[in-house]
Amino acid sequence: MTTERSLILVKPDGYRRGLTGEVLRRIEAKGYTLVALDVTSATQEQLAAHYAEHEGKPFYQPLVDFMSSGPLTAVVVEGEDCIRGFRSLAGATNPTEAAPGTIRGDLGRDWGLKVQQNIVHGSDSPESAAREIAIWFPRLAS
Ligand code: DAT
Ligand code: MG
Repeated sequence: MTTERSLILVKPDGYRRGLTGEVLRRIEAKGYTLVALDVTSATQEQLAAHYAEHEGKPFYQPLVDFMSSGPLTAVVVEGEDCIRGFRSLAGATNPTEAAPGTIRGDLGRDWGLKVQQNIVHGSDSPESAAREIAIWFPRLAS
């Protein structure tokens, strides 16, 4: 077990639907700590850096456009194994396939061409978390 930090985004669909508080409630109920939180509009530079691994894929531009479509909330969460733990709370990428009980399974609606509208992002490894925290919260970069 390791105490670690993860970068979570409540995406613009979550913001628009008023689900930010529900996502934060689930994070806190799980026992994770909120380290930093910012309601913001993503810049193109932030999104290009954040989604660099997906550049060139067919869903890249729709994803970036969607992430630019309104405010989102960036959150740094801390806790034991919270990187894997939050991915588990979030559920599968496609909300239709995400299990009941997960954020995407319980609250996600769209899929197919709109699979990017799956409410949350969570870092997928310690390396990704460090990279993503530096993008959204430079003051916390390690
Ligand atoms: P995750 O967010 O579960 O880590 P990912 O990193 O593979 O998933 O992809 C980033 C986002 O891109 C994901 O949240 C939704 C979107 N996406 C992924 N695969 C997609 C696809 N086949 N079609 C449309 N959007 C997709
Ligand atoms: Mg990912």
